Amino acid sequence: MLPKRKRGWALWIVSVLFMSILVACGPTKLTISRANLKPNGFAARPVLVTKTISQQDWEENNRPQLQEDLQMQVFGFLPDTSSTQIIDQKTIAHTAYGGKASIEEYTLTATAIFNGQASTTRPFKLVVVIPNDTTAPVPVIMLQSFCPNHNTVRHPDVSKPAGNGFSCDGEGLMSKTMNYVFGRYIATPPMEMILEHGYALAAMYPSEFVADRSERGLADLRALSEGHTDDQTRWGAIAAWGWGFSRAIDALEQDERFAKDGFVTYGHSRYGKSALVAAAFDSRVGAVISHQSGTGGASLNKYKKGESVREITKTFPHWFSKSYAGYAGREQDMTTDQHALLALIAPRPLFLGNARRDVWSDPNGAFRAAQAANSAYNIYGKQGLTQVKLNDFTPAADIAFWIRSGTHGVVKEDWPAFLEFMDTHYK
Ligand code: GTR
Repeated sequence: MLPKRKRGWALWIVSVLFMSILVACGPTKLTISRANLKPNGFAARPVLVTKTISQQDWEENNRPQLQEDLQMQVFGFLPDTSSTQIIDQKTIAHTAYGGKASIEEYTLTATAIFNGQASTTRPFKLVVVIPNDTTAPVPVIMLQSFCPNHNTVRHPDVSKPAGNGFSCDGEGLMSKTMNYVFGRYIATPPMEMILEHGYALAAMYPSEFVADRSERGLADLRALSEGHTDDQTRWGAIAAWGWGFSRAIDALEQDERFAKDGFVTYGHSRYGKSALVAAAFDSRVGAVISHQSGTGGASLNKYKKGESVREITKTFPHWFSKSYAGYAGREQDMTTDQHALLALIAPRPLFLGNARRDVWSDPNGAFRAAQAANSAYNIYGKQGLTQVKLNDFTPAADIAFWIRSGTHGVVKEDWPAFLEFMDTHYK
């Protein structure tokens, strides 16, 4: 262990190095400019439906078409059918968080069937924190993170992922730097606050079933979709992680302790994208909290600011289908855009989190996508987004658009906003 003074220096050097790497890469374009608070960019206002259509028409014709287009051009195809096996379920603690909650851990595997060919994932864990003082079924915030479950739910008996050394843990310099740069809640959500509001939390670490690494991730995706022969439209990790949310719902949906309409998918950044995909393809998702999902999430591909299709597909070749990479530089040729992803979530409540200096994830493009998704909410007699500017946060609206100052990360103000949205829709 280094002496205290040296540790201070080491922390400083690591921070400078880390920031230099960030400055050298795209995400810090975000710290230089600020998102315009008025929706701009006339050319980028997509239109979802041009005439009045019935709910039946929308559900039977438009929705499947939008799903097909998004799978073809962005995410790759999800399985034809799927199932989930509960290998083990155990209670880790009855009186965690000062007696306020129990912690349970599930071991699951999931099977994906493409064209009649089935493949099954490696076992992965789902850690569920359930408030003790409730008799009524509670909504459950389903969380995916790039930190393993034992970092999300801090209890010594939560399993560490098998054979994967990654951790956001402890007192290490990397983890301190990460909290400094990406906010206090980047690794661990404020569990006490969530429990005080009366919600359960179900955490998963998606790298357990599809690695968040280019080569290993692509190998995992191929192994899970052998029946899908078209290389261009094989699913990417964002789709597979979104599918993972649904497998967690399979495991919990029969449990009387959870509200049937209360399976809320939550994620930040790459998992903000998977949280949206889950809801767009699974009607059991009751609501979505998608924070700073950016490119391939809530932000439009056409006329976009910040991270381009070229940049994201080059840096993360395993996240999307190859066909999406093929649209780099010719996004105008796409017959779909990300507003369709949001429209598929209608009429369910949707929270879109943003930050003013996170131009990398293009808050303005996400706002215009939300505006365009309104016509889908209208079909259900709902309003959708009611804000006219990015900063008129309206938590009770069907689409609540949140923008705070600062950059990419999960900071002090974010969780109170997420929970305010939850409260207005679930209480
Ligand atoms: C960035 C990526 C974004 C976002 C983010 C994250 O580097 O370019 O699209 O998803 O990573 O997940 O942390």
